[in-house]
Amino acid sequence: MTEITAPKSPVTSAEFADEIREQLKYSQGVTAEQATAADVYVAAAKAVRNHLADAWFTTQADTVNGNTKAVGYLSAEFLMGKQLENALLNAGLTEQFDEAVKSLGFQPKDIVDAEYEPGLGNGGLGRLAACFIDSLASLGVPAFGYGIQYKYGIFKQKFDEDGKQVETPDYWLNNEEPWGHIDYNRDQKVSFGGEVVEEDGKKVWKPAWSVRAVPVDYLVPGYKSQRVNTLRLWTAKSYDEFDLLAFNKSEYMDAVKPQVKAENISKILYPEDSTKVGKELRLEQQYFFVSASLHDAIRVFYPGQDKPDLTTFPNKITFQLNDTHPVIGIPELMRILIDEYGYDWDTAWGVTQKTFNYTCHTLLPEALEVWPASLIGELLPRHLEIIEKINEQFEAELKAKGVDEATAKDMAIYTGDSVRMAYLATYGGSHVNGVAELHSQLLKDVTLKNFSDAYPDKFTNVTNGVTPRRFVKLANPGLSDLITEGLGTDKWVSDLEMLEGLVPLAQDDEFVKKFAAVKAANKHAFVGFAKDHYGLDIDENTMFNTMVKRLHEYKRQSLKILAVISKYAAIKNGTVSADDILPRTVFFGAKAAPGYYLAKMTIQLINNVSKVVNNDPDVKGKLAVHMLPNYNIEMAQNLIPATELDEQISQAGKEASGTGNMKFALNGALTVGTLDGANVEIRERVGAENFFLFGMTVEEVDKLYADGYNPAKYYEADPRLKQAIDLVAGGTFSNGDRNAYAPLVSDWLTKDWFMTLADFSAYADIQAEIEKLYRDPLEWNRKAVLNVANSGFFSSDRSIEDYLERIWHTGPLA
Ligand code: Z15
Repeated sequence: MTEITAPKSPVTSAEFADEIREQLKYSQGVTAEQATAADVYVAAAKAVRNHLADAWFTTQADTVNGNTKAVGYLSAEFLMGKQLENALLNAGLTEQFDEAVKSLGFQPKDIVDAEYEPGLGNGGLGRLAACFIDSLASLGVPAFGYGIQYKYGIFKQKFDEDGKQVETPDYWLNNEEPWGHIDYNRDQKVSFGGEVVEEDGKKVWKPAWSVRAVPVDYLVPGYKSQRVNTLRLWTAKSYDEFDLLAFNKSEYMDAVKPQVKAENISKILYPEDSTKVGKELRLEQQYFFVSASLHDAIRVFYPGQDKPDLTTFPNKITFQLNDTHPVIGIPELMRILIDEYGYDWDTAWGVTQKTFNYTCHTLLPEALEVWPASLIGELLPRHLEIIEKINEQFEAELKAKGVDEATAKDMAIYTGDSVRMAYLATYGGSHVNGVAELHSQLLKDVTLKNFSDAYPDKFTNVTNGVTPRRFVKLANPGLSDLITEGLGTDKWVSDLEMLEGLVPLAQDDEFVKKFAAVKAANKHAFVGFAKDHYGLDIDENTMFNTMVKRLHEYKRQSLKILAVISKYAAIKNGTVSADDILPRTVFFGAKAAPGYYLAKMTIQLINNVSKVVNNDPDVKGKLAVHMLPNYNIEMAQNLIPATELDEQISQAGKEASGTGNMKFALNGALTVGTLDGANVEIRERVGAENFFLFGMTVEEVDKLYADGYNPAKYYEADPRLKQAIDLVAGGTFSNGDRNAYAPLVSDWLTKDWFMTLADFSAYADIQAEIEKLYRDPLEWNRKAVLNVANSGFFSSDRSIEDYLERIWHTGPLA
């Protein structure tokens, strides 16, 4: 392949068109005349990548040679979304690109759409990692994202005739992927299994098998920062070590088994989001990318040194552990320092503790990983020994602190049977943070209370954020132009708190009407998108009401669908008069983990409610429900700007933060939500009068549990709820089959772990308030403008600044 040397940026559109032609001819092997949109996409991607190359090399050199500590963001997921538009924006080539592709006879949108979305994450956690590396680069902070280049990303979701979710593999590398640079010469060896033996009084790990970790580098360009950081995703290759014995016995197929096993490690992303999967392959994945990344950082920061002084390692780079997934990095760094470089335990421990910090993203006990000791022992025997020793040291430390024995036992990192990764991370690093104020408080008060009591200074909060580049500037150009007009500058894109300058404009009716026109245009555009992608006919003169996120019981999609059913029933019964009905279109988007039975049944129910409601002439023009398939970043970028009412209705105390809530507020949707996660802070900032609050608080939830929760009581007490559940149980949404949703109905009436029924009445009641306001477009849109104006805090740039100040203690390159 011929690589074109990097041209000087900026260029004219004619020059950029020539660069695309060059790429087409010499790299793609097609002429401009032969080229399809898919060809032009690849060529344009390579052309823009070349424009970023010089800044990438200088950033790398400055990262190593400068006096600024770098950040290593260790994450099993990076949910990046499509790259081309973002790269163009940050390279300052958007206009040149538009003109250039037009001159080649294409529409810019068709070229951008030709990119296949990389789905290397499940949901909030993976998308947060993507927002964070964007902000790090935009702030000029030297940083590496470290993760896995899965061959298969998050599954593609379809629905069958019965409305059931069907998962199909996401083979995203089927076509040329122009962004990643595979670098065979910067590989790392990662070993597994075997045993630990003593040699000359030293522990020596004799692994049974090894995998070759090969990095694939993605450029992470900053917005107007002239900096380009690196996202290094590891792919697993086998060493060509044939089992000659098997080969000699002419068992050729058996001889390649180890190769297959090695390459399986980076084959597929686990599709569970905040539910634990204690699978061996998952632990292999975790160790694979973490071990490769730590060795890579040593290679980068101590180039060519056989005996580097690794006591300086924490001054070179600080590693953030994104949830418990990379926590095996703590014993791995200990092992590297002791076994590979000969440091003593105490020195190694000092370095390790200084190097790592841990972000917890959950309050659900089932999402905190706990590995069976037997599994770690089999796969990583040396690490298990190190973990045992860390635990011994930890117990001694607790004793010295005067922690009583029972409490110390509860805090054990290693119980004899299992290893608790969240505890290992809390002890093994310098800082622990939650992802919203309420979440961080609950970590201290409940989930990690004993740790917070013993190490109060370790705990801090960093409220999540989202990148304004992708989720406002690119997703919502209409609003972006209006903001720039209102503020008289476009500097808000990298300084989002400037949105506050819009507050006075919320009192300017002309400005509010312009905002309303942007929203209407976005709704219109989404109608086109939904027609193209899903063949749907959507009425744009209805309220667009959206609930998009992973399907999980605690997020309570059930609450929303029961309210929709109740509304449907009321229209059918004539309980509400036609005049009183506010026309609404309800959008759901959600993937369920393939093994999550009740979640999948909820999807099926939503699909079948959709079928019944949308085909019922009695409610036509008043109520429509759509379960949009395959919710992903692209859909988010199209749907969020078109949404007027956003649903954030999790049970209080269960959603750690939420980040969709921030994207919606920034795009001028109003939120109906509980006092959970970052909703609390959003409401504080946008103003209680601009947020539809309902439902129990954390304290009320706790009290109700303590008093004994009986969901059936709520079913009996609210006729709207009873009617909705009865319709589900009675077969209205299953062609009369009363068994179709029996497990779901029975769960609601007898368990209802997340108290959907208890919050139903409050949720149904607040709809009247919502609809009343919506009937006054000027007042609704005034509140929407205030949501935009007061949400600048929720930029991931601000989150990163908080990390820099409270946790990483570093900053931008000079
Ligand atoms: C995930 O997406 C989140 C937490 C997890 O523990 C896992 Cl395994 C996956 C989410 C939280 O549910 C959400 O509240 C938060 O906003 C997001 O992480 C980013 O912090």
